[in-house]
Amino acid sequence: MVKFVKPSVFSVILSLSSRKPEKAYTTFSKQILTDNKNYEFEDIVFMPTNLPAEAKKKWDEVASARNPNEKIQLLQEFLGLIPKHKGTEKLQKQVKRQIATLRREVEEKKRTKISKSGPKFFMEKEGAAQIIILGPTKVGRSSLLAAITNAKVEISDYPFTTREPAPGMFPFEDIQFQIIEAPPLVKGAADGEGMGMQVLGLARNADGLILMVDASQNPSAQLSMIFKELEAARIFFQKPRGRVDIERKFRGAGLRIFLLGRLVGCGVKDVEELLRSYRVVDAVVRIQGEATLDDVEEAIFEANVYRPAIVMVNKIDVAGAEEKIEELKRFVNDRVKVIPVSCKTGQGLESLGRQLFDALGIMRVYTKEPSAKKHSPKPFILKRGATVQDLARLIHSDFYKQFSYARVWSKRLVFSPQKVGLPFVLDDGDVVEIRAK
Ligand SMILES: Nc1nc2c(ncn2[C@@H]2O[C@H](COP(=O)(O)OP(=O)(O)OP(=O)(O)O)[C@@H](O)[C@H]2O)c(=O)[nH]1
Ligand SMILES: [Mg+2]
Repeated sequence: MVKFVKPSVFSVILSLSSRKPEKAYTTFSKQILTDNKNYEFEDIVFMPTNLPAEAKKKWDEVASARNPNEKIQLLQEFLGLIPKHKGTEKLQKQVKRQIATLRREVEEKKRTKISKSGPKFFMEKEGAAQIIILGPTKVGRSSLLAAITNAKVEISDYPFTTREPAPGMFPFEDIQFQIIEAPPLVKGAADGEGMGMQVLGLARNADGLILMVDASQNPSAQLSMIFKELEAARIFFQKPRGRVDIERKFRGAGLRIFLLGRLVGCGVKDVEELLRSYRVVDAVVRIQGEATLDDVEEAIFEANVYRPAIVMVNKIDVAGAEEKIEELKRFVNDRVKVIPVSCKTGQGLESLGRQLFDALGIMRVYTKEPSAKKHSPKPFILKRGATVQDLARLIHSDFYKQFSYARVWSKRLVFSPQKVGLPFVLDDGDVVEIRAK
């Protein structure tokens, strides 16, 4: 039961619409809710993992550790402070994995210091989005990269040809995607098999994934392996119900929570309490969709990431491919889009740009100077659903503070341009002219 302790305009609106409290929240969506202290939830406080204060304090030290060796040491101490029960199993696993990843990183660094030429696994982002081609060996990852970009890569009938990430640029309409072929993904990658940690690290840092399988082999079994490794590495390709983003700020910045969606089973106060108990006191927190306190805690540990993905089944030119594609589609069961292609004949590749664009959930917005006749040729890339304020912030972090109004040209408006304010939701292809005070 949710009870409101101090009635106020805010809580009255909430209780009036008690069946659908998210409505009331959306009305206030752009407000800083922690600054609005006149509402409280009384009795729903649950702690997902119930960590003792000592452990939470230790996590703060982990979060501020800069050097990997120090971080490993602190993570081990943190692990020792986690009570061992069912509720903390996931967390324990994740911490162990983080320790293993860091250890490998340290070893890798030592090794490359000696040889001076180890593979480079961190890829600088370029273009509208960074997409990783992830899949087992010989499915045709290099063939895809060669077919859609101008990258020079080795294609061969021998397995494990690609040993380090290979990038290329893939043009789509007036933008370009950066496509990176990862080395092959093997079973057990999430536990460090092969170059598993590094390969999954690439996926974790990317904006989207192409999960590639091969119709000349067993594509369903291959995809099942990819799914398992991604899940073990806590990389999810299905949109989460809710999303919590924590952007840590400089000391003294304070804690600001933007509730853009709805909290399930807890209130803003509980979120604030949980954050403070982990000493997350200087941060901007954005909560979207439906989120639980569990989701907030996972965001503190930076455990789960969501990476939009498409499945590409290659080599549809081989005999017997059709049945395998049907079986694969049954296995996927609409969880993610399946695109049958042949990198050899080019069949199916023509729609790839559009499919990626849609899966990524992005849009292009063009800006125009007040005095100019034409808009800028290069668009800004924003998440679908973004507003004029998001655009202003992207142009310059403080720009929106001088904002007076904007004029928008859009296909979906009956009359263009239309004068709009910061909350105006933009669409792909919109042209925006921002007027400053
Ligand atoms: N029939 C057919 N063969 C293909 C197709 N695409 C790739 N191949 C062949 O599949 C083999 C492997 O292709 P690669 O592109 O090297 O595969 P990869 O996934 O990059 O492999 P590794 O980097 O070694 O893990 C090569 O012999 C390619 O010629 C296709 O669409 N149809
Ligand atoms: Mg390859």
